[in-house]
Amino acid sequence: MHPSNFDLFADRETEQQPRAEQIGEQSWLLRGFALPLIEQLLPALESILLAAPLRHMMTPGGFSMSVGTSSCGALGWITDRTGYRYSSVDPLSGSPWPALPPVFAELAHSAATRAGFAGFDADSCLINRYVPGAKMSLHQDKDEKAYAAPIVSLSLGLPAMFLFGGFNRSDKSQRIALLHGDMLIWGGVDRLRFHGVLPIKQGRHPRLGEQRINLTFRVAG
Ligand code: MD3
Ligand code: FE
Repeated sequence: MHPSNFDLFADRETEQQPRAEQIGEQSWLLRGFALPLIEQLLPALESILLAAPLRHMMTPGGFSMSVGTSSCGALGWITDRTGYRYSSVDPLSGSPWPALPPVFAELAHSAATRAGFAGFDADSCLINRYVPGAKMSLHQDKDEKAYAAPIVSLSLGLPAMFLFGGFNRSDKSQRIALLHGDMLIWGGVDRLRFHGVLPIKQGRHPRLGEQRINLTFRVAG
């Protein structure tokens, strides 16, 4: 990796910011970064899910996803028998997705800035809900119109073992535990790396209960 980047956030003592852990050339893990905002984030998430409930989408191959999904923002990621794409309309309601709450936009922007990606302005937030046993197989995120912007993710609730792979499906993956409040940012040369999530283990999170919810903030359009 790049030892020259090691001191990028050496000023954290004066800024009182959490540690940034470099996991790839242009990928960063910010442990607990969202915790100061958590009591604003959770009610915003709850009202989004009232308007656009989680649902198990069908893959083009005809399998129902083990993860429940929804979205907010101008564009939402969907899948059905015809393929994967972004849509401005929630197919369940026929209406636009709920707006991206300002607290979501601010969190994603500040996490991206912290990872060296200035000016991040998400137009899409994909919400993935995992119950114990749910997983996400290795894949690349390629449905966005351009790959110049990073993707920013927030983990909530039960822990997950995240797989951070290479540029070929068969490349060896590193395993990273993602905990409540952690954020991951990856872009640039790492944007098209394969990644996935191992089946979530049984458990009960004090705030979220028996589930993990992951938000990914994207520039999709
Ligand atoms: C690294 N979600 O929604 S987030 C997805 O935890 C997705 O729900 C996972 O993969 C989840 O597409 C992982 C972290 C993540 C997302 C996309 C990446 C890491 C990534 C794309 C490239 C490299
Ligand atoms: Fe992904």
